[in-house]
Amino acid sequence: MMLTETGSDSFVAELRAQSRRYHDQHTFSRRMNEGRLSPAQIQGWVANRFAYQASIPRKDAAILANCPDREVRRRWIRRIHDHDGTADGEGGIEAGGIEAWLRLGEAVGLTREEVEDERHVVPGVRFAVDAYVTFARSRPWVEAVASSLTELFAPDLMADRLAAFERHYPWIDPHGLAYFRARLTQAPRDSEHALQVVTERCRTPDQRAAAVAALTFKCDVLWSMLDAIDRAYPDR
Ligand code: AHQ
Repeated sequence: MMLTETGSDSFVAELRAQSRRYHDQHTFSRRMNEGRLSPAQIQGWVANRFAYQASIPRKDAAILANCPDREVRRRWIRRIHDHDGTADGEGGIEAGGIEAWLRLGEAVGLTREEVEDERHVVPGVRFAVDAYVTFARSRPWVEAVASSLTELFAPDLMADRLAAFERHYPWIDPHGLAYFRARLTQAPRDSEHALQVVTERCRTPDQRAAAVAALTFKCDVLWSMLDAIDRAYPDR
């Protein structure tokens, strides 16, 4: 049964309703934005989130590999360039998100080496990140696209986080925050495309339920990462 346009509005509303499970509600995010985290907790978060950032290009490559639609691939591949960069040493943050995250690591007092070798990544983060990549490799590609729709909720989080870092963590070199500034424009661009793909391709109740389930799964990935980080770096 094909759903009508009104069905599409309720579908988008159901996707957006998943924001109640987004990790900006997690105690670690809340304490971060309230300025209550220690340097060790910030460093632990940056070092562990690198495992997630470094996995995004492989997750997106898995979607490309499963996607038969050239138009979708032509836009989706930009995500890999955003994260990996497109050439060594290419201007500053245009080098890509992963390079910018390494600079964030240096800005919070970590060495590039200890971030890149992932020595600080805790098992719960490793398993959540691996689950996300495996989901993209093994589920229908539209479901993997739907799982990226957490980025519908990211711009507000990024803006709040930027303001919080500038206000509460003056010991962090502000140049290291360029990653979050880049996401302020990349995330809405990416989520707009992902939402277009998901609403165009998910027309039946079962397809729409699977898309909502994919987004719920991804919210759990992000939430469990913060559970593991919060436990590994408790308030002292
Ligand atoms: O820095 C983030 C990023 O590059 C991505 C890619 C996207 C995806 O494909 O799932 N999701 C995502 C996210 C990033 N940052 C998170 C944060 O809180 O800093 C938010 C996260 C997301 O909302 O999925």
